[in-house]
Amino acid sequence: MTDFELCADSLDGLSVGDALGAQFFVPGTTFSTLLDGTAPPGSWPWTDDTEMACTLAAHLRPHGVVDQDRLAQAFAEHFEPYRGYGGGAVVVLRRIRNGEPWRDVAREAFDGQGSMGNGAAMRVAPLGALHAGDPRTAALEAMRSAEVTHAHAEGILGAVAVAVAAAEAGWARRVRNPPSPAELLDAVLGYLIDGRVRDGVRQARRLLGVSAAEAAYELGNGAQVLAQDTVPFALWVAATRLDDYPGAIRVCIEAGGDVDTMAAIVGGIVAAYTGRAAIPPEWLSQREPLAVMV
Ligand code: R7I
Ligand code: MG
Ligand code: MG
Repeated sequence: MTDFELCADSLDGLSVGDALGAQFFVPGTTFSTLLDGTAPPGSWPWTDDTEMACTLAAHLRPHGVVDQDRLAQAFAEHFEPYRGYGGGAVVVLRRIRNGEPWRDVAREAFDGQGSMGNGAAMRVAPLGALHAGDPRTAALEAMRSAEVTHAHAEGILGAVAVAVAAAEAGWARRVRNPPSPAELLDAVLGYLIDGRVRDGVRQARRLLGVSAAEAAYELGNGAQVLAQDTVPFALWVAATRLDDYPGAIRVCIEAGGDVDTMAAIVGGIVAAYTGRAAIPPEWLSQREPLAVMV
């Protein structure tokens, strides 16, 4: 199994999570249909989460490492506004497309704070899987991939946390030795500086014994679309269900909130461990085909 196979499996897990999760914003659809074992019918379009993850994975295929100028350009070039991007992200990507330097544009978002949205975390699991067994490189590369759109430290740390988890998951698959939930979260905490994302992941570690509903209540379900209220619960789900792709996605859907993004992050990490074979085939075939092949 090559690094790119891990990356591609993670991208499948991410995009199926995103596309299925997004179905639960469709009026009239309830998650009880999924709980009954029947997923929503028809084709499931993916959203900005998958669009950016595809662009990032396609960028990494020839380059191997992040080239920030080219990556910013590629995000802007492949930007389809109807995919459900965050308000700040729309402005950032339009300005980059108009030729403004990404560093200035990303810094100027949200009155000069930079974005702490969950958008850098939502796209990064395949990058982490590419660096399976090398979490330090995964963390550094995640930071570089985040900076081109998210200048706020929390937005960047959300991406670092997800990438390290995916690097650990990919390694666990390779050596056939899954980490315990506590080991996975401890590995992530080793790469996070102090802040709200770190506090949330520490709390997720303390909540490993509770029900998913309680964990979502305590950690947040992404309803604010911020890294800090998305990444801690996503890591809690991935850590506790690393060998159960459909079960992990179901938990994300039941929790509500930013379902597409929660399921994209969780799906990207879990599929780095399970491989695409663990994704129900009908879910893969109902997901809109990917824009790129990795
Ligand atoms: O982070 P981003 O790409 O959003 C990703 C989310 C995912 O759920 C996608 O599925 C899509 O729905 O959007 O986009 P941003 O616009 O940078 O951040 C998302 C939101 O977080 C913003 O629209 C703001 O509401 C909020 N936000 C902030 N609010 C106050 N101060 C982000 N940063 C800040 C901030 O610094
Ligand atoms: Mg989305
Ligand atoms: Mg979302």
